[in-house]
Amino acid sequence: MDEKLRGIAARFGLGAEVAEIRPMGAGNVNDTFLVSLQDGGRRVLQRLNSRVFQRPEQVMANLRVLYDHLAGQLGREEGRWEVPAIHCSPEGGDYVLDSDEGCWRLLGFIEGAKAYDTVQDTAHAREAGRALGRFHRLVSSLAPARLHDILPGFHVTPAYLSAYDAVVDEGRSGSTDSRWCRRFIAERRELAPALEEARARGELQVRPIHGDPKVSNIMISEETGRAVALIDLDTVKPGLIHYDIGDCLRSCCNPVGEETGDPAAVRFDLDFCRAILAGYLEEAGGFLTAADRQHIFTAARLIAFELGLRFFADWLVGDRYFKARDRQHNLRRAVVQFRLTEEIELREEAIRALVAELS
Ligand code: GN1
Ligand code: MG
Repeated sequence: MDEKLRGIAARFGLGAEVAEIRPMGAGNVNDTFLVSLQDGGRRVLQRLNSRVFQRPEQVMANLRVLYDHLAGQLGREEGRWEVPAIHCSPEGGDYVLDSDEGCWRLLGFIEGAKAYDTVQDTAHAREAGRALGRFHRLVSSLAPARLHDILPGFHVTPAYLSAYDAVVDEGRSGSTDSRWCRRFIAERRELAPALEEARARGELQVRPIHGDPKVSNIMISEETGRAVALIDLDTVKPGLIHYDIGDCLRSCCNPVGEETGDPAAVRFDLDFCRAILAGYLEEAGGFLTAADRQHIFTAARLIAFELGLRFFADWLVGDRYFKARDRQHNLRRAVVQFRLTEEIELREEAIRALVAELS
């Protein structure tokens, strides 16, 4: 593998010899490697998962549009804020294909910063909210039509429900956990279209979104503790910013993280929620409408439910989408997200009050 990786890396303009290549991060979809160069430079080498991203050239075209749009604005931004650079091949391509048609790209490494799997404290939560708000503010001047819809149906909850309904149960639903998941979904079916219906009524507008602003995609400066970048830009596409706000809340407000083996310990932390919303509104409050604010609670509840549904449906079909460590991994992940959905539901009044208070 090392030789193959070195061969792929050599097809980009590296400018120095490769010292080491090693696996990086814990993405559920793509394969990511850290390339260390002899001159001390570092790069991120990634292979897009072609089963998930069937049009990798469109993902890369989006990344280019986004990079050029953001890079043009960075000079006007206060404080440190970065967008991972796209390192081209000597022929000027943003990506290269391997012998199996796998799509690889080489991105800049954000130095002096790190991402966490769980939120550490309220200051971190505030930075997570600020990062997403800043991202939304910066892309708000980018016409959504300039971005390809690289994953049609991504975050469209009714589509995940239909996909789940179409799964032929091959006898995997016998366990207590899976029966609980089935019942959980059955009791919340009417929740699925909430955001899409608001969009159809014209209450919510399609804008460019990040698509995956979970805590582990928010880079925090080791020096200042401030957020300095939002990484993992593959899912940037036209959509509802509520998918992002909901995803940021579901990921950041669960102090034990989405990979916990102890679903009973899952909670939705209201102090983190307050800090995230305050940070978010500080950056993006200027362009949120009253209707946008009204749907924030629904977004948090729905995206937690949706991710549980996605994990559960994938577990039922034998882990075709999300990488899984063992045969029960996606079931455990589903239980965690459904537990989180319950915790969010229990705090509906408090979350709605927070949004009102901060508006
Ligand atoms: C996947 O691959 P990764 O870890 O960046 C998924 C997200 C989920 C997330 C949950 C393209 O993201 O939608 O919220 O797992 N990405 C895709 O951790 O489906
Ligand atoms: Mg991602």
